[in-house]
Amino acid sequence: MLDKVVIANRGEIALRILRACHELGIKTVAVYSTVDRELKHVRLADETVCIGPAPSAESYLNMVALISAAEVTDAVAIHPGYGFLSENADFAERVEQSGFIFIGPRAETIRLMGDKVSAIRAMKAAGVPCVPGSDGPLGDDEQESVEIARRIGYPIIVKAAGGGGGRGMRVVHTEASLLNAIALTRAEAQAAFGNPMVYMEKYLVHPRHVEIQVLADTLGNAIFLGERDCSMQRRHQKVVEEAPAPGITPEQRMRIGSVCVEACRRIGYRGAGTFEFLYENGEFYFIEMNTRVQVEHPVTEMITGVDIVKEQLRIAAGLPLSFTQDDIRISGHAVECRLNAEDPDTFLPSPGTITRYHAPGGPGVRVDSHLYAGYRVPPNYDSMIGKLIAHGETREVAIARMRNALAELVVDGIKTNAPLHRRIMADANFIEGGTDIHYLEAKLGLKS
Ligand code: MV4
Repeated sequence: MLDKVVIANRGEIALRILRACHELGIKTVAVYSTVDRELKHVRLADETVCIGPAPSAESYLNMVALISAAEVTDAVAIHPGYGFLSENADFAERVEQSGFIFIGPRAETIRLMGDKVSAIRAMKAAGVPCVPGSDGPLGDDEQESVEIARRIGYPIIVKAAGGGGGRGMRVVHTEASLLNAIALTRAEAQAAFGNPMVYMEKYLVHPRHVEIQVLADTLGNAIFLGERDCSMQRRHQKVVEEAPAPGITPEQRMRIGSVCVEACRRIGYRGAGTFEFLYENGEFYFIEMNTRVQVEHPVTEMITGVDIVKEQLRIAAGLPLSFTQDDIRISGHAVECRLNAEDPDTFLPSPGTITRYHAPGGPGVRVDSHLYAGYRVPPNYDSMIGKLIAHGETREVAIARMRNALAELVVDGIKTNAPLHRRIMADANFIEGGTDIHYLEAKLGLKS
């Protein structure tokens, strides 16, 4: 097993990684910015290194400082968590060139998936179903773009190859607005990602966001851990996730899961990964692959019993996955609510000191959070301060347990979005299941 790991992240995921490391007897190095000295995982780590001031660019995104932290502590590996440098191919490359293990896929895989055009091309070649589209970047020939759009049929969506996660895209409803939309998206893509490449897809009007979790070791084993439904989102920020996805049959799951596993083998995938699909009218359409552990990984852990972060560490150590596909059984249902330090009505961040904190408990309830009474939420980072996860024999039981958990939860001193979660867990359409990616914004627009 690995001897010592640098946790190149903060907050709840840093604590999650620390717990997995300590369970496996791996020593931990917490790195922190000057406003993060009081983080819970910093107190629990075997060693700590201050990597810079509050701004992420000078701390959690500071490659030199992070690699230096590994050097001075004699660590063997770096776990990037999610966000920050987790999907930065240059960082993965520099980590490995410095003689450390990057806990994630090979740099070239991260690069392949970071470019959405090359990701779709690779997945299509591996047999993964994709959205009908341009099958490559749009060129400068305007008539050709017009013809591609006609072939696909309106509405279409123009996306930046360097984008992803909802950045750099534009829906086009008519041919009259096509060329202008392409030019605008291209200009924005150049400015935002330094890459003007754009591509086109059929715009799916009412899809759900369903994603497949995979794990692949370095010995040729790859498995999938079922799917998650992440459709309950606002402005491309997921709010509630669940597993399994409502209405997906075991046959559908096995079919799309097997396709993802085969794709992993084809590209020599390593580590934990997620295939993001749009799901509409019973069909899956690949849109992107995430090459990191995701915020919502706990719902998959709850229904499979697999510890995804421990598997990441095993894979990085060159060990085989601790189970085969036949060992994996989906058991019950799990729901996750992301707890944010924000105003539940305006969604504006609400940093500050937690004066009182009470975490919920009881059967099937899990809390992934670094919060404690007296902790000060700094204004410098993402506002997510933890996750409530509820598991039950059925979806109904999981939701009932989440309602209990939200009733028990006390976070005083700052505003949180817990009231929004209480409304969602009481919403008739959510309770019925299967709402699409636009549902939450529509509901909020109606202020109900
Ligand atoms: C789409 C789409 C409809 N049709 N692509 C947004 C995030 C990025 N991962 C891809 N996104 C979308 N791509 C086609 N061909 C709708 C979205 C989309 C979306 C997707 C997943 C979750 C939330 C979303 C919210 C708005 C739009």
